Amino acid sequence: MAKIIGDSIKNIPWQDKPENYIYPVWRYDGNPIVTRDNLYMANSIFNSAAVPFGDGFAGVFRVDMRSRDQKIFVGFSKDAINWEIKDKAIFNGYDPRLCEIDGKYYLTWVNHTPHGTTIGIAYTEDFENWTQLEDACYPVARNGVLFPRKVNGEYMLLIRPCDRGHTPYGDIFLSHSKDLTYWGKHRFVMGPVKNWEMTKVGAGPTPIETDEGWLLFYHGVITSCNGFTYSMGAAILDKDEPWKVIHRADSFLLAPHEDYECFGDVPNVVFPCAALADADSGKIAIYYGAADTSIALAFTTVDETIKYIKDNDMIK
Ligand code: M1P
Repeated sequence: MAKIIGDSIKNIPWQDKPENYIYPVWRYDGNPIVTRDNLYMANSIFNSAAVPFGDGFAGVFRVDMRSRDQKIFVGFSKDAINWEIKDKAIFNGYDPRLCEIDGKYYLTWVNHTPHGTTIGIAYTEDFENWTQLEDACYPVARNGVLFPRKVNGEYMLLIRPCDRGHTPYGDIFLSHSKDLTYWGKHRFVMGPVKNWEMTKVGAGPTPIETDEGWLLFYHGVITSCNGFTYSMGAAILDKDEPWKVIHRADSFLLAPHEDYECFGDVPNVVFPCAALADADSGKIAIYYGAADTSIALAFTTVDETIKYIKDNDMIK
């Protein structure tokens, strides 16, 4: 039995796996859980993140406005499924992730600069007052994901340097920092391989610490004659040297098969950005953007996911 190392989340959102369903990740039957109807003037709400906060949950939401400006909003929920989104944006940009480190909640997001996108970092203790730090790297980069604790005395950040719109590519790198300002010791973690993740990859939710290593959900992209298709995969990174991939599934865990994942502003997108993981039960709830239009929820357990990764391991 694999174990999650972390907090217990008693009120983690959950639905049992449907009978006769054979794969390790299954969808919430009320998907999508957040749509443009959740916020006045929203064109779409997707690729968003949630954490336990107080006696409920707090979230940061990517909202593309009716003007098509890209903004980040805060929201709150008692059950992590029904969300009230506040009507004032906190930052410009997109694809937010949230990570609690020592009682502070760190937001990383794709921050626009005049020279391209980079990784913004800000923190809060109350989801009202935010302190913005220096951007973590120079452009062009997306998919900045912090680890929930220091490893060997240093903060760790996954980053996906990327293209300027020519040949698409994308590898995941890891950077170290002692103070969340100066980042260095950049290490290659993983890149696109073939098939469902032949074009590019990008880190998803905050990595989940387990007794087997860091469980990383990520997105992988295949290019077909119809454009990109985004699916969710998973890998396990070494506990002490997390740039080392020790197991990686050669097949996706979740791909756009439902209508709300296949139809929308950008069709065929499953884009995981957050996961709630309950250390007591091993239950994991994964939030993902669906077709760049809405937010959906899926469930798994640490055991089922790790078994699937190992059964389909490309690292022999
Ligand atoms: O449209 C699909 C996704 O495209 C980009 O993803 P990536 O970082 O992998 O290139 C982002 O714009 C993302 O927001 C979007 O969902």
